[in-house]
Amino acid sequence: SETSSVGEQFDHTIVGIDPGAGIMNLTINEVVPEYGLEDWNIVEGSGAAMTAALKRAYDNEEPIIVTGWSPHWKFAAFDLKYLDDPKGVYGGAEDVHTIARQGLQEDHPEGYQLLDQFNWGPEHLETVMNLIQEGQNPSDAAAQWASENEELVSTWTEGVNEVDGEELTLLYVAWDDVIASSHVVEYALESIGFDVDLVQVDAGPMWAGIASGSGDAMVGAWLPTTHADYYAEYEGQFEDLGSNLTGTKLGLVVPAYMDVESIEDLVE
Ligand code: PBE
Repeated sequence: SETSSVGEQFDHTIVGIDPGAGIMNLTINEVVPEYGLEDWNIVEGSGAAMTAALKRAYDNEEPIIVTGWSPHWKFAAFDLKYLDDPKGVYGGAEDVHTIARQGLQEDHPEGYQLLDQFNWGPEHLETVMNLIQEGQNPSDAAAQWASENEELVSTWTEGVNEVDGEELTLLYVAWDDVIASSHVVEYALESIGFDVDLVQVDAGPMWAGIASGSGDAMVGAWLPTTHADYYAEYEGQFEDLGSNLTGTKLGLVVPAYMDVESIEDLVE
């Protein structure tokens, strides 16, 4: 109602995702203390549970705040806005990096080279995410996108020799953007003869798995802010192949119909 505070309208609840995601660590460890949101609940769940809650609220024009990020299909599906972050806790635009285990170049030089050459833009990633969101399974969406973007894909395989069934393990977390990018890279690696095992894990085990060498590579490292803690924890135990995409964003996201503009408004 009009008399309830901003916090009451939202039931002092922010719908989060999986514990261990960088955006959850940032929200709980930095956003809450910096903005004085100690009486708010940051609900743990998953990317899929977050988008389901968002859809449910949106369809009923009810209040909701989620931990959100771009690129992501939710901005095409719903009219949403980021809350201003005047303290800059969520950082600025970031890059997504490809991270390989130590020794990958020696063991699988062709796979290493392709992973190193993998690079695309947010609009490409969004197209794949939208195909998956519309109901295609991720492998089919990746194959369809690749067939429609042969020129770009050929820049990743350029100069890379074919192999005969070498096995590679890619680790990924079930975040919609990383599901899409990991399946596209799997498709490209398989197109030159790799046998790719895509293994879904949580964020901590993804970094730990590359550091220990149980996984060969991952393409969903958000840097320098979102995965800063993991990067520092395992530095020296992985090889950073640099950015595969630039221009991401993180923050608290609400439907455009909500009359709130800044994280600072939440304490009212
Ligand atoms: N995300 C998507 C991840 C990185 C990619 C923003 C949900 C995270 O918070 O760690």
